[in-house]
Parts: sequence; structure tokens; C-alpha cells
Amino acid sequence: MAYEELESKINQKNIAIRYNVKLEGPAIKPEEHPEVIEILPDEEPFKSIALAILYEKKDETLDLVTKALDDKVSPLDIINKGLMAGINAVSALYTKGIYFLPDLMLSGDAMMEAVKECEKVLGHKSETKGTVVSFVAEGDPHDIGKNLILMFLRAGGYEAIDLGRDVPASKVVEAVKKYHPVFLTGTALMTTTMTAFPKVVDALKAEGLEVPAIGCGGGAVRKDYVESMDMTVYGVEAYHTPKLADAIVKDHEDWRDLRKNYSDVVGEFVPEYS
Ligand code: B12
Repeated sequence: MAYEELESKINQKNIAIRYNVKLEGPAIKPEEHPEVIEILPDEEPFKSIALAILYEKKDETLDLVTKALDDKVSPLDIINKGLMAGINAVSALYTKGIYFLPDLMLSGDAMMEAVKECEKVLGHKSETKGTVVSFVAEGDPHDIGKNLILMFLRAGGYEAIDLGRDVPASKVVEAVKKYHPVFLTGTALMTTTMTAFPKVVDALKAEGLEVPAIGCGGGAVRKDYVESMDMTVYGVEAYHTPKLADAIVKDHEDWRDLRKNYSDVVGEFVPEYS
């Protein structure tokens, strides 16, 4: 009997039970996963942009983002509603063991390239309101959030010094001595690297240095953890950064004020601060 003929007579379920194989149901597309459905936007062009990130297609992401920018869609919306939704969907599938590290790398790379296109439109303001220093915690390679922060700061009229990723506390101290920043931002995405924040605070104190505030954020970080130290304020969205810096420069607010006034300063309801 030909295999095709035999296959149609086989009850797959019985074979699976015989070999103790768990039946998982039919294969579904990434965008059909219940958690991804919750994350993906319905509105275009954000939906297509998020899907291009989910499918790790750099060229398609770039084409869609360039077209959206040509159509005068706000770069902020492209980042927050499209690119971020895509990377959050990738993250959901990675957490479930459906996507793997190479998927994170490809989607992360597509997102970074697309952010560069948005940066071209947001541009750099010529006047400088002050200097801000940004770093990614020691041991942490995740720099997409930090790069967004740099972009928003430069577009908002700040000189933004990029210390890069995997930055030891000693380098942050050196930069504070050299640049006297009005604001310092730190990003950590791993539970193992967020402990860099208290190290930075202690290293600054040990040298008798102070900054008006250290904005600490990143996927792994929670507000109560950040508020367990001095000098820090929990940062929620990268685009909040220039508004926090403005409050420091214009209204002379410091970390204590920012913790109290965060929602007012960024001009929107922020659930973490309600
Ligand atoms: C892309 C990605 C990668 C890419 C990073 C590429 C790059 N250049 O950054 C690559 C492939 C390199 C990578 C590697 C790894 N990753 Co990874 N990665 C991710 C992923 C999917 C997205 C991260 C991201 O860019 N998010 C988007 C950016 C914009 O978010 P963000 O930085 O948090 O910033 C936002 C806010 O936090 C805020 N913000 C941040 N800082 C600040 C500061 C201020 C002042 C303000 C106002 C706001 C603010 O602004 C942004 C929003 O607007 C996350 C999943 C997740 N849920 O985060 C996992 C994730 C972070 N990775 C994880 C892991 C485990 C790893 C690896 C260790 C995997 C491995 N087994 O090897 C390696 C690291 C290896 C190493 N060298 O140590 C885990 C961390 C788990 C944990 N809790 O510790 C996560 C959470 C995935 C998971 N669910 O398990 N990863």
C-alpha cells in the first residue's frame, strides 16, 4: 500500500497516545497567539509595522516606517504604537518558549534600524538646554530603550552623552565628573543587572557627587525597587525623559519632586504613579 493511502487510514491521535506525545492542536501563526492578539494594534500602519517586527523582517519594517513617515504619521506614534507593540509581541512569544534568541536578535535589529529612520525626522534641536548622560547597566546588552532615550533627548534640545551598554558604576562616576549632567538615565532589562543602580548611587555618594535625579527604567525594573534608593526616579516611557529633564532645568525639580509630580511633569496619566 502506498504511504499516502496508508496515511489517510491512520488515526494520528492513537499514534500520539501510543508514543505518549502530547497533542498540541494545529500550528498557529505568531499573530494568532492569544497574548499576541492582545498586544497587536488594529489600526494601520501600526498593525503592519508591528507584524513586520514580529516576522523579523527588517527591510519590510524599514519600507513601512519610511512610508508612514512620508505620510506624516508621527514618529512617536510609529515607535510607541507600531515598533514597541511588535517587540512586546516578540517578547511574549519568547517568554512562552515559542520564539528563541535568534528571533529576539533579528526583531531587535529591525527595530533599531527603524528607530534610526524616526530619528532622522525627529532631528536634533540646535539650542542646548543642558547635558544628560545615559547608560545601560553593567552586564546588560539591551540598549534599544537607551537609544530611544538619546533620540528623544536630542530632539528635545538636550546634549545627550551616550555611555553605551554594560557600563560599570566607575564609568558613570567619571562621566558625572566630566559632564556635570542635569539628569542621568540608566536602563536595565534583566533582574541580574538592575542591581547596578544602587551601585551607581553608592559610587556617586562615595565621591561626594550628586545629580538632581537619576532616571532608572527598563523592562526588569519596578518603581518600588527604584524608590528604595536615594537620588533616583522610576522612568516609565523613553519619551518622558526630555520632560523630566525640562522639569529639572526649568522648575529646579529634583528626584524627590519628580517622584511626587511625575504624571504632571510628563503631562499624562501614568498608572505606575497613580
Ligand atoms: C530585544 C531583546 C534582546 C536583544 C537586545 C538587542 C539590543 N540591542 O538591545 C538580544 C538578542 C541581544 C537579547 C539578548 C538577551 N536577552 Co533579551 N530581550 C529582548 C526583548 C525581547 C526586548 C527588549 C527591548 O528592547 N524592549 C524595548 C525597549 C524599548 O524597552 P526598554 O529598554 O525596557 O525601555 C522602555 C522602558 O523601560 C523605558 N525606559 C527604559 N529606561 C528608561 C529610563 C528612563 C529615565 C525613562 C524615563 C524610561 C526608561 O523606555 C522604553 C519605553 O518607552 C526583551 C523582552 C522584554 N519584555 O523586555 C528580552 C529580555 C530583556 N531578554 C532577556 C534575556 C534573558 C536575554 C539573554 C540573557 C538571553 C540568553 N539566554 O542569552 C540575552 C542577554 C545575553 C547577555 N549578553 O547577557 C529577558 C530578561 C529576563 C530577566 N528578567 O532577567 C527578557 C525580559 C526576555 C524574557 N521575557 O525572558 N535580548
